[in-house]
Amino acid sequence: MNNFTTVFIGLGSNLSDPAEQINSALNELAQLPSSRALQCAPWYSSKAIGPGDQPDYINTVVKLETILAAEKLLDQLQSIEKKHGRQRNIRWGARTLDLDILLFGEEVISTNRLEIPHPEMNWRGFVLKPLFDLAPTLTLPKGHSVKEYLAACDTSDLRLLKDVFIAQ
Ligand code: ROI
Repeated sequence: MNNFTTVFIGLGSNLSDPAEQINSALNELAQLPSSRALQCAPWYSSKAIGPGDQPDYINTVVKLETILAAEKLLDQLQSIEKKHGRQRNIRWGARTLDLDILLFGEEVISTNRLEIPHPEMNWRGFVLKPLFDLAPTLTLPKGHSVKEYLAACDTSDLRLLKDVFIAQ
């Protein structure tokens, strides 16, 4: 028995040198307290889902183990986003860094601050593809396998950018 929960976190950036945003966020995630064993999926560029003429995104997914509670993890992620100058005023607008908890073990969570599994992950290719790369046999709580969701999803806009991340 151990107290660690396996967590998947989606990363996205389309402003202020997205590759640098993602790279430094990965280093910060690798330093999270009470957490270990970070693994990063390949990086993809993706066309923006959202209003207006936004630049392409870089997206990837991280897997890690943590003994933090879900809301404590969210606090940590929001403080990393803040360091990256994230402004939360435009819904679905361009962003320097977005960190979303996709899955928190097998838990289903619905609070003011958190909805897990992430409510939009099942139809977003930029989430499902890197998630599948990291965890090809994963099944969502009360749901289908990541493989099934991915098969039903358009991923034609995704371009593989980078295959390995090594925490510094
Ligand atoms: N579109 C893409 N391609 N990638 C994202 O990470 C992303 N994040 C968002 C919205 C604005 C919905 N669109 C996105 O939050």
